Amino acid sequence: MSAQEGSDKLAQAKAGDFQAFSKFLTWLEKAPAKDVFALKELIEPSRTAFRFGITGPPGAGKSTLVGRLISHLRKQNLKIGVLAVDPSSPFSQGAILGDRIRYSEHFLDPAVFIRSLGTRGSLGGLSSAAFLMARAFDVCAFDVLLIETVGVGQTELDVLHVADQVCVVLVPESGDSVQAMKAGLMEIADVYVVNKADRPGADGLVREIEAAQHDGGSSTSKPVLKAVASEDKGVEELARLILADIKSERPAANRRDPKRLREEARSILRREWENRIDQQLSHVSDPAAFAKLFQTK
Ligand SMILES: Nc1nc2c(ncn2[C@@H]2O[C@H](COP(=O)(O)OP(=O)(O)OP(=O)(O)O)[C@@H](O)[C@H]2O)c(=O)[nH]1
Ligand SMILES: [Mg+2]
Repeated sequence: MSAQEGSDKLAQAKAGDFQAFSKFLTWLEKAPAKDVFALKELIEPSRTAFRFGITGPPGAGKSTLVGRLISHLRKQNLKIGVLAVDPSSPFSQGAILGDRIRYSEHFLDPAVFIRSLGTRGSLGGLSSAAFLMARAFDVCAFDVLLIETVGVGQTELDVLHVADQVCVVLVPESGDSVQAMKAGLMEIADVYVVNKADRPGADGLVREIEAAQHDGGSSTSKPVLKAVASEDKGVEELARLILADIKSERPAANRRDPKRLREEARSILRREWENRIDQQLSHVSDPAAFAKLFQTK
């Protein structure tokens, strides 16, 4: 798809055409950054979608929670986007099928747009695609963007750099979870959910998280909620936290934050350079061509 077609798709998407929006997101995944940012509104959107990141160990109930959250947020008549980063699937097609089942009750809702993003192998490719897509949700007048990503591996966590608020989901079974969390999840959490609280050990884990926050020397402690996502228990409280922040200045300030802009630029530039490297490598057909790569002019 050309730059002009990308721009046309965005115009249609802004008018509420989800099919065009989906094609625009696909274009963003591959388009050169110069074409993407020729679309000025992507650089300084006039409105923002509140980006709520949800992470945690595999199988913690993140998607179940997202499904329930959508229902609660929809009661406020909000337009909701979901970016599900699915590392288990090398093909986004597979990811889409999986999430179609998980979020099935929302697939026909004209105010809910769900997109899965498979891990594409290339370094930084995932986060740069997610960052660009997140901007598109701003421009197309979504109120909330829920970003689900599994809390393992730096690539998956990098995606959360652009979130306005991050929720870390843990479960009682993972007794070592607080230990693991210290390795990175704790720094990014704004709120914790102890899910599967229908199982033993939930209260213990809540205390552990609270103690760990204390040990970490943080003066303000982050909320720790208990939930049973599969039974829609505790999810409303989480929705309330989102609703309290959604109208704040935070998202708009975050979009202008130099640290975040640099982080985003780093990932987009990395993708651009990788593409250039791949292009150069395609010319390496023999040792002479190989040597030529390293000759300075
Ligand atoms: N007992 C119990 N099971 C739950 C709860 N929430 C979710 N589950 C179940 O846990 C399993 C995993 O749920 P998902 O929502 O797919 O978990 P996830 O974190 O999105 O998993 P990945 O995306 O694969 O990392 C499913 O079988 C859910 O039905 C809960 O609160 N209690
Ligand atoms: Mg999931």
